[in-house]
This record gives sequence, structure tokens and C-alpha cells, in this order.
Amino acid sequence: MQGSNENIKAREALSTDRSARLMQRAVKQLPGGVNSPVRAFRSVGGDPLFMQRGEGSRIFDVDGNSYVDYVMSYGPLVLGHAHPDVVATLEEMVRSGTTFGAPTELEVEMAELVCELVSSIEMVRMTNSGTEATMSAIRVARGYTGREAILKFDGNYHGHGDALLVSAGSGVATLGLPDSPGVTRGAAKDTAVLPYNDLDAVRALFEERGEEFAAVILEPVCGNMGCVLPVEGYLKGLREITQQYGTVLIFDEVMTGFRLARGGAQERYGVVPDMTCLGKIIGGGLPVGAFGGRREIMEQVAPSGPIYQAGTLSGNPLAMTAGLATLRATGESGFYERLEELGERWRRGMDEAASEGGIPFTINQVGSMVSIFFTEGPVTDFGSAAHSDTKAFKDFFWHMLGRGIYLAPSQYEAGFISFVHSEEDLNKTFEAAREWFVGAPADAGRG
Ligand code: KE4
Repeated sequence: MQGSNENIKAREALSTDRSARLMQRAVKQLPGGVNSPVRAFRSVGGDPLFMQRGEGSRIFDVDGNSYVDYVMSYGPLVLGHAHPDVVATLEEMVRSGTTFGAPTELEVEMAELVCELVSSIEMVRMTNSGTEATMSAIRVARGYTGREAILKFDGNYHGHGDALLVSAGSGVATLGLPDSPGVTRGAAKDTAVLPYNDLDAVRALFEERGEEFAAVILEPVCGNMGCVLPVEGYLKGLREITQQYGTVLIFDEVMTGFRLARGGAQERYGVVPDMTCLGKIIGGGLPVGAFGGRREIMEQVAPSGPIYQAGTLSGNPLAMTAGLATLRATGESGFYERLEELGERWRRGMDEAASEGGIPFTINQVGSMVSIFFTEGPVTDFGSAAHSDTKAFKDFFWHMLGRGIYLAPSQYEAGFISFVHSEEDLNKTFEAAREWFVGAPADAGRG
């Protein structure tokens, strides 16, 4: 790998003593030292950086190092860190209290705005995470259809609900297998798993068992195997098949909602699901999730219907305040055009930088979601994503970190560009990437 020692030096050149000391403490009382596994840097080795603050497109660690941030908390920060409008409304709201355990006007405003922006959503229920949103949506689809089977896709992540922590069965067996200890065979047995972007496989499964399926759930654009786009006709084909068999089509837009268009991926690709799961951006950086869809489905949710779902802090005033400020800011004219421009610019610049090296790479980008894979490509599903040379990625990650660019510490995460990433941020990124690619040895990416 390109002077791995150099990159270890780059890492060591970063003074990260305070992070290291905090990690020594953290691992004693927090599993793996973190509250969510990806933050532990296990895929790239070494200790994670502990972050102190964010400002716009920049994030600052506890040792005072600053980085151009492409993690952006894995999606919520489409406005960047500490956006003035979000900070101001939160400061005002928090003086009135933090939670009331009672309905508030803020929740009505949020529900009205979500239903206005995502036309397939006629009714919505707020939750506290994307996981709660997807597990609730699955329960509602099962209660509404009276069916039990669900279909998900390899490389799609929908949070850690048992029914969705299921991996592909072996060979043609589409029955899911538990993807984690603690997920029972019973919880996994009703979940089928197929490769993403393979419409024929879905058609064949539904010809055999279509009437059994309560729901098909997918990321309309994947962000959890790196950024992977739907191939032409895939989403439309899924819509037709699910329509034909009376199966609820659920778009998990926790990551893509309000990012790929104001109406989400469904607006961008012109395909209308029966239900949608949301999160991240609608909380403006505070804990949030939501699920919604057609009125006749959502009216089945307690207390208007029999399907139970609840949450102490669901729709809490602070998350609603930050979320409303964020969604309103995305309504400014030119907002999404700017995200498109930044994403295109990132793809062109990274392509130019990487092309100066001699190793294979594939860049996937849609709007402000981006990924670079160290493989010939195309990368259209988990199988092709897994061909990526993760050793090369690891070396690239540390090289970029050493030059002040903070990428997600895993090949299988998407990068996020915010509205406030600047030309200077992008040029600094391309320069650092060019340096790595020019020095990367010929065997990288040919794994
Ligand atoms: P949360 O429960 O983490 O709020 O949302 C789960 C979820 C559901 N659906 C999609 C499409 C998602 O991307 C996520 C969560 N995304 C991960 C990023 N890979 C969150 C990062 C983490 O787990 O720490």
C-alpha cells in the first residue's frame, strides 16, 4: 500500500492523545467504547477520534484537529453542523421545556409539512430512531395485510429490529438467517432476502409465494453498502410486482428522505411506495424517525386502529423544533440545485484525482450521496461492493484523515455532502486524494 508507514505517520502526525485517553476510559463502561458500532473504527483499525464540536462543513476533535466532514453524522446534517437557524430555534424552545408527554403544535406542524412534501404520505407517526420507524412499518404492513412474510435485500440496512437483522439464506433458499446472535430463528424465518437490483429474482419469488408477502422493504438508493443506485426500471418493477400481489411497498428513506430531493428518492425516481420510513434530516440532528403512508394503512395504527405503536419521546418538542428548522431551510430556492452541483463536482474532482493513479476505482454518486470503491465496478449490489479492496480503503481512509478529511470509517458507508461544503473543502479533498492515488501501488483494487 502507498507508503503505509507514511500513512501511519500521517495518523501519528495527528496529535490524538486526548482521543486515545478517552478511548481507554470509554471501553471500560461502553461496549467497544461507543454507542454505535461503526463509530469504533473497527473496519479501518486504530482508535476512533472523539469529536468536540462541529461548525458548518467542519468537525473538530478533542485534540483540536479540524477536518472536512463527509460523515455528517451519517446523514442528518444536510445543513452542516450547528446551522444558525437550528441553533437559534432550539435555544428558544429549550427554555420552555424539553418534553411534555402530551401533543404539541410542533408535532402537527411537522406532520403537515411531511405530508405536504412527500405526497405518498397521507398520515405519519413520529418515532425516536430509524430503527423504530422501520420495525413499526413492518408491524403495520403485517397487521394491515394479515400476512407474515417480508422481503428485504442484501446490503440494505434498516436499523437493528430483529425481523430486519437477517442475512441472505444460502443459495436459492431465500429464507433469511439471523444476522446477529440474539435474533431468533423464529424472528428471521419470515424474512426473505434477495440480491439488490435483481428484479427477476423478485419476480420468481413472487410467482411462487407472492400472496404470502406483507411487505417489501428497501433503500431506494442504498447508503449502507456504500452508495449504490437502483438500476433503470428496478424501483418501477418492484412497484408493479407488489401492486399485483397486494404487498405493501415500503421505501426506507431514513437516509435519502429530504436529501435526494425535497420529496426524497421517490420524487427523484417517480415511484410511489405505499409506506415510507424517515429519519435523520427530519430531526435536524436530534433523535428522530417517522413512518407514514396511505391513509387506509396508517389509520390501522393505535389508537385509531388496533396495531400498537408508541414512544415516550416520539415527536418530542426539541427534535420537532430542529427538524422543522431544517426542513424549512431546505425549502429555500436553489437548495437542491446546490446539493446536485456539489455532488457532481465531487464526482468529477474525485474521478480526476483517482485517474492520476493506476488502480481500479468506481465512484457512485447521486445528489449529495457519494462513495468511492476500490474495484473495477460497476457496483450495483452487495456482491459487487464486497469486491472492493477494503485494505486499500483502510489505507486511503488514514491518508485522508492525516490530511484533514474525515471519511466514514468503513467502505460500506456512504459519504454525505452538506449545503455548506465549500469549493475550498472539495479542492482540499481532491488534492489529498490525488496524493494517495498517485502513490498507490499497482495491486491495490485488484483484490
Ligand atoms: P437509526 O436507528 O440508526 O436512527 O436508523 C436506522 C437506519 C434505518 N434505515 C437506514 C436506511 C439507515 O441508514 C439507518 C441508519 N444508518 C446508519 C448508517 N449506516 C446509522 C449509523 C449508525 O448505525 O451509527
